[in-house]
Amino acid sequence: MNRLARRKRLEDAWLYGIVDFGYVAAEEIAKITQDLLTGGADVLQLRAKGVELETVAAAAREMIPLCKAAGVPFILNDYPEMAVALGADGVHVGQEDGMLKEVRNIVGAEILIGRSTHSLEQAQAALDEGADYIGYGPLFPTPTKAGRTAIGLHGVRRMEDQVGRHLPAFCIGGIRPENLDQVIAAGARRCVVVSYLLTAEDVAAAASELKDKLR
Ligand code: TZP
Ligand code: MG
Repeated sequence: MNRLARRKRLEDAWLYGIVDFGYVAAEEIAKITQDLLTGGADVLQLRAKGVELETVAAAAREMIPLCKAAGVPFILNDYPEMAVALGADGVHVGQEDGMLKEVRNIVGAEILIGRSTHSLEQAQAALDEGADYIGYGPLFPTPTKAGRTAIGLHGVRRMEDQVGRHLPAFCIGGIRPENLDQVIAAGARRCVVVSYLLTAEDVAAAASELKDKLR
């Protein structure tokens, strides 16, 4: 798939799930991936902080065919070279991961690049630098990034109006069914949900519930 087709998938995406090694053991990767896909996740990322490269690659190799079969873009957090080598649809980088031009040089023209942003200024900068999508948050305090200052809901609509009209913007951080209405009312259209989904008793049902609300 080329970048245009991949971007189209993102434009049609509401719920972005992350398979995070902070919550998921290596043996559970395939099962959780499939459950998220069954529940309707529109994009999936592998996030494996502090994990051996071999283990990251093995997890990606399990996820990629499942995502492909579901027609869902697979995004690798960090490791642009590995994203290319394994045939990922995209790579996700943070504020500390350098300029997107450098990342683009590594991944070439067809792989999506996503950037984490924590303010309107960072969101605008990611758009200007050529990001294919952004994450925007954390909206609420989150166990997944403990100690991070929550940026709250007040800037969401402005970010959507200014940046989200040009590229898909996924709100992130502490989002769960209890606050999703509030998040949507604040102007959010698309969300990333990590801990709520990965700790749910029925991951597929939990994803499906969130997806229905977003859609
Ligand atoms: N980036 C900003 S907040 C966050 C990341 C990776 C964690 C989101 O996880 P959760 O568990 O849905 O709050
Ligand atoms: Mg990073």
